[in-house]
Amino acid sequence: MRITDVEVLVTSPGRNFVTLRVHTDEGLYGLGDATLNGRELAVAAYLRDHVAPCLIGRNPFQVEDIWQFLYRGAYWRRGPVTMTAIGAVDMALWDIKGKALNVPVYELLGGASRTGVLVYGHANGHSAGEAVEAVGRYLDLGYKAVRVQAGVPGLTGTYGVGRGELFYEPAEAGLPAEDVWSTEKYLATVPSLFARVREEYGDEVHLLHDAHHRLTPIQAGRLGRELEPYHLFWLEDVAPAEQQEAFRLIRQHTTTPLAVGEIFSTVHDATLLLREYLIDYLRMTVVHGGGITHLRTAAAYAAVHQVRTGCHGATDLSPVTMAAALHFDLSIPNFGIQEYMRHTAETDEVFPHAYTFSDGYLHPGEAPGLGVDYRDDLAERYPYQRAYLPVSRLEDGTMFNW
Ligand code: EZ4
Ligand code: CO
Repeated sequence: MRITDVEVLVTSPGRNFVTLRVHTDEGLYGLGDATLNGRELAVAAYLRDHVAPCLIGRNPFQVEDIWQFLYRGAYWRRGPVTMTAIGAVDMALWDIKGKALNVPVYELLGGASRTGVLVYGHANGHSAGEAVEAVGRYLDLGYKAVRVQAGVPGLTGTYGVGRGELFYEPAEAGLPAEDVWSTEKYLATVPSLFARVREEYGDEVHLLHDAHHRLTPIQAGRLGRELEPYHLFWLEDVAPAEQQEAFRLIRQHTTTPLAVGEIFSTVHDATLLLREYLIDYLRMTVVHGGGITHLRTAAAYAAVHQVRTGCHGATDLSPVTMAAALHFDLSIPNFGIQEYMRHTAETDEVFPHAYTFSDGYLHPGEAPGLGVDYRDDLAERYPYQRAYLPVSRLEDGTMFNW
């Protein structure tokens, strides 16, 4: 089998997505997600102008060799744009192989290690009371794990707090919005939020929280310690993790489990964190972490340090990534949890998919390959719309310390 054509597809059914479609001389095609929130067209150009020409004529079954070729051959290794582009190619090749062999991708990865993939949803509220109520709605839907974020009194926009129910999109059309942030005000609200949630719903539900890289190491240590009575499943991105050494200090101060890595591009971003047992969950994703091929390497390195996975799964990761993540999650030994932010109805229609949600778990389904398709007729209705994540400034106008 040979690769005959490579298409880069851009659509915006509620938000922007970049999708790679790799065609073969046997009529099979594979899909890969190439969406990098707020920098979508950089990856589209990388793929179209620099990667696609190198793929034509290659054997799509050589998944590992093509990965090495794109990673080493570029000379310029790592980085989010490069690793997202490689991730898209890798997903598409696993999809082709699954379809050609008529098996779901998880069978190619060693088979199912579990019956389903534990997921967490996002309960958001402008106030703590609203957030507490939102947790109840997720429990009614069968969720076993819920991330809880609430607005901070005195701050207009709080990143990570959604505007709708079940669906939350942090990027906004136009140029980047600038929000005001106060770490002091934020820190004063989080412990009481979790006290209320535990009081209302008891000890069984898994609770998670995301600090979006905004704390200094010592502030992170304080937050982790103050949350200890509420037994979080994890506390995510407490501090900017490009300073891996900072987690030594955080770890000395708290037993709250820590999750990091949704913005990591390769396992090299996490080697110190893993080697020194500084985190409990690795958040790297299929799309931004170089595809299934590289995520297997990262997950294996995590496994030997007793760290589990917790793949990023926000709305900017398309249904193609969600499917790839589910095949991966189902197969590996050290899976922990999968983030699941539901897409809009328009997105789900553009990307019909075999994965299903039931009683707090997702399953990738039994369709050959990844089990996702792409509806060109619908996608063409939604042209690209410039959109960015918001930028936060402290109350004095500066952007120190994240
Ligand atoms: O900020 O997906 O855990 N989830 C998150 C997300 C990310 C966005 C970035 O593109 O932190 O909301
Ligand atoms: Co996050």
